Amino acid sequence: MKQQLETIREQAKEAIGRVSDAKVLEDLRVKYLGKKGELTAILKQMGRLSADERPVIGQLANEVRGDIEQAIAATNEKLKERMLEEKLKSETIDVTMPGRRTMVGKKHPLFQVLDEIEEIFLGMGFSIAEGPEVELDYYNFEALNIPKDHPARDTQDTFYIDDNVVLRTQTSPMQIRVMEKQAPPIRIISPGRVYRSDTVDATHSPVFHQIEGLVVDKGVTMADLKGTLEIFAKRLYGEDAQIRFRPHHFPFTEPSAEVDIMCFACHGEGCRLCKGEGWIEILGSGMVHPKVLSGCGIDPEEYSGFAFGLGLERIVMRRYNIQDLRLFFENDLRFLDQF
Ligand code: 2U9
Repeated sequence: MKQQLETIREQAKEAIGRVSDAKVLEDLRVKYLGKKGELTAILKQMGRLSADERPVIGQLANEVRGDIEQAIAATNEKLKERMLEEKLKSETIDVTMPGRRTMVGKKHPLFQVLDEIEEIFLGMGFSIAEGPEVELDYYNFEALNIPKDHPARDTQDTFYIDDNVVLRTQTSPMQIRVMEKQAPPIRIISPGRVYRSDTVDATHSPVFHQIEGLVVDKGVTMADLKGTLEIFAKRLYGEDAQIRFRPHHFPFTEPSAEVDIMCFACHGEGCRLCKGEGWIEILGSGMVHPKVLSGCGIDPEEYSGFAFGLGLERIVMRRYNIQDLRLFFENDLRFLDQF
């Protein structure tokens, strides 16, 4: 029996020393120390020993049990350490790795410039009035002195829902609505999306953006119009910007004038950017037509006003020398990321 115990101790320690898996270690513990284990089997034979042998074998058996338990405990610790090392290794974060760039969106270039233009007019005491894009024919045309048969309906051809409902061709309708509801003084700009039945190409789109302005008060003159637009131009293009007024005609203003800014590339000499003109058109303007005022219940004998309108895409294309209007609508991040 002494030899058996020694053999079990050697075999157990050798097997335990080779273990690399906690499950196998537990199986070995059961094999040697369990109720039906090899050590227990030998101890059951203790009854056959003499009174002298029993204490000796019993002590040896306890030593063997202790050695095996110690070997199991030591291997268990080793396995735990190895598991911890592997866990730490798998979870190791290399803090020197560059962080993942979170894609942060930003405003579309059209609306970056729109914010700038709105700030300029807000700084001059204007309010912002926004309104519906689906408009009544009355507010988009008739109230602007463009009756049903007026030729301006051709140049401002749009999309018709029915004979009396259209997609607005300019943001003026909102200004009519304000004039109907609010007594002067009125100082508003009306930005927004407008529609024309144009075919898409590098300089035309059926959908584009406009900002229109309107001032109505007592004693408003063309001088107020010129002064306001000169300040606007200098704040948008820089203090040395120069503008000029060219006589023009719009049904809703009289007198009317188109406004050019001196080409910021050639300072009036003429170049590719301004197509040799030396000047670049930026907006249209004029004194509000008396018929438009009276149509809104404002007495043109008591009040006068001026108005202006600019195309936002045209302004932004000039500023960044963008050659194709379609870039604004194609959502190509290679284009949008540049602003
Ligand atoms: C009211 C009365 C008059 C707004 C005006 C223009 C001149 C003009 C164009 C610029 C480029 C439209 O986007 S564009 O194609 N607009 O030239 N707009 S005066 O006149 C008004 C507005 C409202 C009640």
